[in-house]
Formats: sequence, C-alpha cells, structure tokens
Amino acid sequence: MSLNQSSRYADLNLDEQALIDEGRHILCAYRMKPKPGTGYLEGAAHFAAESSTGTNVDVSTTDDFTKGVDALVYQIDEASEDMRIAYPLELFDRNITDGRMMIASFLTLTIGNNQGMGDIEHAKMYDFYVPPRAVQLFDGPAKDISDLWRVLGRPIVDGGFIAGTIIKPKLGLRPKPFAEAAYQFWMGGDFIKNDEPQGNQTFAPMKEVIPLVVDAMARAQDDTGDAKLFSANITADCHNEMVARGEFILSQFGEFADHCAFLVDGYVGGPGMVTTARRWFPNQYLHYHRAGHGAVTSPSAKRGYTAYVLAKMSRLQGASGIHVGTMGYGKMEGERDDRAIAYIIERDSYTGPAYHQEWLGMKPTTPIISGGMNALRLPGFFENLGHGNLINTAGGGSYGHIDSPAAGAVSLRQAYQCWLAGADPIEWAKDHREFARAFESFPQDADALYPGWRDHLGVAAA
Ligand code: RUB
Repeated sequence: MSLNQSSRYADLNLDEQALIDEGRHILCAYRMKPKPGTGYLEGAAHFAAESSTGTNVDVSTTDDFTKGVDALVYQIDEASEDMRIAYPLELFDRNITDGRMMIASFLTLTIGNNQGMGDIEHAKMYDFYVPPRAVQLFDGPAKDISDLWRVLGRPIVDGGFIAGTIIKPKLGLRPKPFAEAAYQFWMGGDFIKNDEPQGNQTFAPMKEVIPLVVDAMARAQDDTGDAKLFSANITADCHNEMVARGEFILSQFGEFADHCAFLVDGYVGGPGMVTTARRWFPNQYLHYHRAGHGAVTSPSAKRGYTAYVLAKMSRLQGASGIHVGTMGYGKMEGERDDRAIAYIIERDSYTGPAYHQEWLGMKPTTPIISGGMNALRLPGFFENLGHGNLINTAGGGSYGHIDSPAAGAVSLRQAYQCWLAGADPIEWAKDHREFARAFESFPQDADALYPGWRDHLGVAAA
C-alpha cells in the first residue's frame, strides 16, 4: 500500500477552462485504471506525483517552491477511466542553447515512469493541450505541403492530391533496378519515398543508389515535363551519420535539392532524431515515418498514447508530414473516426477528444496516407476525410498495377479526380483506362467495394 498523496497531488476544484485561460499548464487526458486495492483518486494522485515532483514517500528536501510546481489531478471519472492532469509549464526542461521546449522532456514527464508503476493497471494518454506560450516554444514545421505544391507548379493553397509511392519490394533491389522502379513510377506520379527500412544496405549502397535516383528523376522530369519529388531516408542512430547522409543526398540532388524531402523513422528514432533533422535541414520537407508506433498507439494497447497524440506531438516538433494511417481503408489498423488525427495537424484550430487546440499560425503537418492503398480504395477514403490535400503513398497499389507502375500512379490520380467530380467509380472507370485496370489488378478489393463491376466493365470472371 503506497502513501495516499491525494491531498497534495489532486485538486478536483480546479476548473479546466480556468486552467486554459490562465495558460500556465500543459493539460493531459488519460484513460487510467489503478490496480485492485488502490482507490481511483489515490492512484491518480500517485501517478501525478511520479510524473512531476514526487515519489512514493514524502521526502524531507521538498520545500514550498517544490509544491508550487506539483502536477495536479483536476478531473477524474472512474467509470470511463478518464483522468486529467495539469502540469505546470515550469516542470518542462528548456534548452540551454535557445530556451526552447523539447518533446523528450514532455514525454519523460507525462508518459515516463508512470508507465511502469506498481499500483497502476494501465494508463494511456489520449489527448493533451498546449497553452499559447508552449506553442511558441516548440519549433513547429519549417516546410509544409505548400512547399511541395510550389515545386510541382501548383497553387500553394488547395494544391490537391500528391500521388506517391514507396519503392517496392521493400528491400532487395540493387541500385539499378531501384532507380528503374523510381523512374517507372515517376512517369505517372509525383512523389516517391524510400520504404522505412531502406537506407544503406550492402547490396544497395546509398552512394550508388542516390546518384541513380537523381538521374531517374531528371529523366522522368524531361520525359513528362513535370517536377518530381523524392523522400530520402536519412534515419540513423548517430547524429553525425544522419547529417552525413542528408548532406550527401543534397549534394547529389544539386539543383533539384528542393525536390528532395528527408524521411526519418521518428517513432523508433525518437524525438532527438526528428529535431535533429528539423534543425539541421530546415530547408527540406521533413517526412515523419512512424513505423513501430502500433506498439503504443494500437487500440489494443492500454498503455502509451494514441496515434492522435503522436501526430500532435509531431507537429509541435516540426514534422512537415506524418503518416496518419488509412482510416480503415488500407491494410493497417484504423477507423473512420481517425479523421481527427489528420485534422489536428492540418488545421489552425481543432477540438480533439478532450481539448480544443489553437495552433496560432504554426505551419501545418501534412497527413500522409499509406498502407495497403490503391486506386479503388481512395474514393471512399476521400469521402470520409472530406478533402484530398495530402500525400498518398501506395506501394502495392502502384507496383501491383497489372499494366505498369506508371499506370498505377495514373490510376491513383484518376481516383482523386473521380472523387472530386463526385462521380460513380464504376462509371468513371468506363472513361479512365488506368483506373479501370486497377479493378482487374486488385479484383478482391473490386469485388468487395464495387460488386457487379465485372458486368459493368465487361470483364470476364477470373
Ligand atoms: C506501405 C507501407 C508503409 C505503411 C506504414 O506499403 O508498408 O510503411 O504505410 O503504415 P503499401 P502507416 O502501400 O504497399 O501497403 O502509414 O499507417 O504508418
């Protein structure tokens, strides 16, 4: 039985709106359940203690100032497991170089030791609120989707769908076939990313691959008359290695350096890696790949934080774009309501599951839609989200198209145009060949989404 700290670390008379108006706290909402034998408020107060100034016993070195920066439980609802904590801004570490805030400190406090406490069954953060002063103290994105639209020669507002892919197979292509796969997609599409494990394998050394990719981009641009984009993976444990990769890649892209984004495996690499990329290469679009996030964000995980929280943190940190899943339309876990994950990062103000957030002009972070997508799945996806100002990367959906990767790319764009026109996809397919051929490329999806498509499109049963 631990010390009951609810008289110090909880104040249920605190009013949430007053805390927001005051602007001196970061607020966090969790789903928390204590272990049997620990009262709800008691467990919550111990959680707040461990997440701020306290431990499991009173310590003699605590003084009145210490108590002024305690995190306080201000709202609980045992039935829904809702627990909300106010963290004074003073608790959060500031850089000695420039006085700014860091996500590492935010996570260490709010989702740190509290994840392994003996008297807590589970706790998962599902939203947080950042007051205006803290919004000012995070870097935010240096570049956003408008910079990509500008390179593509599109309007910088509502510039529309960026049709992308991931070089597939995921691993196992040598430099020439890799660059050839890139060229083939670019003949129809806009944007290519390295898959998240692709970097500098011995069979495909970066120093051989990247010059060939630049050559493929230049050829595709000449052949199509359109600008092309490449997102290069610079993920590495060591800061020096990451910078070396980034600088090498920029030196190779040369005059097309602004056509190059940098991809960072931000969840496995952690906040330090994301901010290193953000600060070292502020002129590049920063592509946050979140592989591994399911370990904590999955709805089946009762600890950690949600994909919504991950996305919100990524905007504060300065991701130009982050994967937000496919909202149940692709191969990865997700639901229709995951729209909120996109809205919180792309809008200037949004009300999430617990809190309303004002971003005060911070640049947006692009939702990147990826994972099992193809042209057939996109119209429903756009309908659910309500817009197409995003990047979609479809690996299987492009390289799995029966005609060619370029046809796969064109089919993706045609799917966007179909949705924009409000057209019926089967009718649309009658006049759009690449889109029609996507039905034959992905017949299981076609059967599930568009029953009767074979009759309408005059395709014999397989
Ligand atoms: C895409 C792929 C990506 C996922 C990651 O391949 O595997 O790494 O998008 O998931 P394909 P998320 O297009 O062939 O399915 O985007 O949800 O983080």
